[in-house]
Amino acid sequence: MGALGSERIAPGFHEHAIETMERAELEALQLQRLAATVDVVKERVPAFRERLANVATPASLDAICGIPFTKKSDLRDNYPFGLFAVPRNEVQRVHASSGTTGKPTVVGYTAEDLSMWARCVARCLRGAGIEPGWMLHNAYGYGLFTGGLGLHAGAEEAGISVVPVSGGNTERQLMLIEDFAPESICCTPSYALTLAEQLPENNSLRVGVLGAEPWSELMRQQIEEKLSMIAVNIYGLSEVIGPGVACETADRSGLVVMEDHFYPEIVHPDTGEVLDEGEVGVLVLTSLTKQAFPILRYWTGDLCSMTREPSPCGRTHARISSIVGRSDDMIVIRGVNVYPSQVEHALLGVDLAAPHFRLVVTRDGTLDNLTVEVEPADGVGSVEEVGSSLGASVSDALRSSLGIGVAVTVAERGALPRSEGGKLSRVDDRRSL
Ligand code: DLL
Repeated sequence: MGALGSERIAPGFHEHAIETMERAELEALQLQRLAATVDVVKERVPAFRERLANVATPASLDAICGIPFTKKSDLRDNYPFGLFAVPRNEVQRVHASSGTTGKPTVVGYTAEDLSMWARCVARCLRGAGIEPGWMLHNAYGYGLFTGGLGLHAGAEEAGISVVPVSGGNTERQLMLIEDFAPESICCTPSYALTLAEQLPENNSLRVGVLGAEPWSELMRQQIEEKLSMIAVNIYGLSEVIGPGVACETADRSGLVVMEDHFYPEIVHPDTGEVLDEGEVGVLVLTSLTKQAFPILRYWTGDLCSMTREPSPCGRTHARISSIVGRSDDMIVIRGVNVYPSQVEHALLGVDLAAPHFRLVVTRDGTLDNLTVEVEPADGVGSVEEVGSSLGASVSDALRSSLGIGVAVTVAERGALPRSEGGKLSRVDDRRSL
């Protein structure tokens, strides 16, 4: 029986003492770890030596604002392993996510990093109300994406039995949910809606841990009603660790940041100034305990607000709101991050294509679709003549660079918007979240 008709799902804990630590004690721990992280990066990451030359070991948490931001471009410039702080043979695993051009963003983990990550995800799952001994249907993709393996390790750490289904093959997913009767599921919220359309209301699910893409309260309501379970929001990004940087508890009152491992700030998207609690700005995260890939003041580009008020369940760590938007033009399609610059880069490799393009995002029922509109290059022939081979080449190039299938339409030469001096938005997002 689903959660909504049964007894209330209550938040549990995985590391109670740390999760409910006095604020002053937590901040003392953060400062000690921040100072150590700054020293390690200065010492072991040659690419940042010059940038951090004038940065002193922080003597207070406020001093963090003297440290320059790290941006996605830093990962690109030091691809693949240039920002790692340990020798290659100490890196136990790598993951990757979309870069802004043809190359992915690569991140690394030592054995201790993997163990810390698993404990963070275990906190998320227990906080969401999943009990040890329950079963978790894990429909996040396994592979370079951090979702599948990240949730997997967290479930094992918490004593939850995990079904490593990975993404895709909806028929089989539905069959396994009916046959195995898991109490919990993790996947993207849009995929939860897809499953909801075909699962009976009286299914076994009680808790869904959903994230990797933005979603609204309306979507939550639909998912909770259709699946008769509670749906909690899990947030994370590979640059910082993967899923489990922050997560709602079963109370669904903001996403609790694992503050003993990640120091959160909200800054103004234009000036970079630290904003007050409650104000919406860019989430900036600093890792406090990571070894292989410590990261200082990472500019996530995700917009949200933050409070340091303790949670109703007794957790003392800061909470962020749901992500309300992006400070750049990244879009997330079915859990995959897509930058217009990646599309531009892929088009450069297609001789028949002009450099003009537009991304149109639509929601067909519950599934997000991306259509890339392109034009033929000058002098290669008309749309009638080259349209179909142009479309096929672009489609192949995009599949290999983005990792997802996208529709391609070929427009007449001159039909797509051109910049008139200002910033040209190449994204037409028609989804109503
Ligand atoms: O999406 C990690 C993850 C896996 C999170 C599974 C949750 C569940 P990346 O592929 O590096 O990592 O993408 C990170 O996805 O900067 C956000 O823009 C977006 N994102 C992740 N979670 C949420 C969420 C994983 N709950 C990027 N709400 C982030 C809104 C999210 N956006």
